[in-house]
Amino acid sequence: MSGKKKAQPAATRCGFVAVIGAPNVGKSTLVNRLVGAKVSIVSPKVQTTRSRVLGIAIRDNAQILFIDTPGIFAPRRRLDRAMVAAAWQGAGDADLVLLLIDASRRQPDEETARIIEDLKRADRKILLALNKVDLVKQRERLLALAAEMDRTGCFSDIFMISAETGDGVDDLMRVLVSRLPSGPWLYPEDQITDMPMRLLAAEVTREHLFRQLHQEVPYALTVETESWEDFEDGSVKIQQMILVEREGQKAIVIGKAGARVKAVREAAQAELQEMLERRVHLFLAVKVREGWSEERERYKDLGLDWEA
Ligand SMILES: Nc1nc2c(ncn2[C@@H]2O[C@H](COP(=O)(O)OP(=O)(O)OP(=O)(O)O)[C@@H](O)[C@H]2O)c(=O)[nH]1
Ligand SMILES: [Mg+2]
Repeated sequence: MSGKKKAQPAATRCGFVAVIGAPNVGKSTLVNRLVGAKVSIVSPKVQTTRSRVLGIAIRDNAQILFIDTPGIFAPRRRLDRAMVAAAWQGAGDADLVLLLIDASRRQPDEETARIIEDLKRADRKILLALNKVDLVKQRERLLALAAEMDRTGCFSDIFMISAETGDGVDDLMRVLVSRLPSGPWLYPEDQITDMPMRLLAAEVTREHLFRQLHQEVPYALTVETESWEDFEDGSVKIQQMILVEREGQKAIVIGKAGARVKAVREAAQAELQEMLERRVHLFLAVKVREGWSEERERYKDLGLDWEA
């Protein structure tokens, strides 16, 4: 889990950079790339990230504390409300705010328009990155989008990047570093996130559930690590519970003759093994817990505000 150890230089910078935007624009992909390791789960579906995730990067004399946030959208359920509140709170607490837009979308998305309206009211200059430029064939379309965004008057800088390929990301990083306040590093040099391993392990399983399940099912479930046992031979036994809301969803998660949960278990176990650099024995159980998304306890673990 730990990166290479770097000695802290004499004159240091340190600060929080919140990455905000509509769902699915590539916020988590970007944070992982900037950190150089996976700290936040990614999927092709909207609303993958559910809570604030801290990703820590070091560049020259600076320690940059990236806050990956849930996508901002019109919330309906309690969980949605808490996710959106966490995103705005992430922005409020940060030294710098970076708004990400999916430049490959043909239609201007309503969510981004609403976010920009809210930013205007907040009267705060923020940085903008047009992401997924690898998917945009016509340069003119990008330039037109950049000009349109510039006219809003909300942005101090506009970048064109691909979080996926890394295109333009170095430039962005350089500017972020130059805008950070001076100050001592807040985390040890080799730390890349503040997320407890049990929670990160649950997120890895949730990512594979998101990738392998469709329609409402990914949104109706949550994953919790119930036990974590280290063995002398270096291996670890991790037991997790997948909570769903209804019997029908449980049947879908389990799949025919247990095929779905088996595939998820294998994928998550392989990924955990790589992250932890040790043998992992992952055990998954699926349980119906009607109304888990209304339970206060579930929110505390995720650092979400139940009353948001
Ligand atoms: N082609 C391309 N795909 C990208 C890029 N950045 C992200 N993606 C893909 O876009 C999808 C969403 O990425 P995420 O990083 O999960 O997006 P997010 O903004 O964190 O989404 P939420 O957490 O749901 O708000 C995934 O399938 C990514 O692989 C990019 O620069 N180019
Ligand atoms: Mg995300």
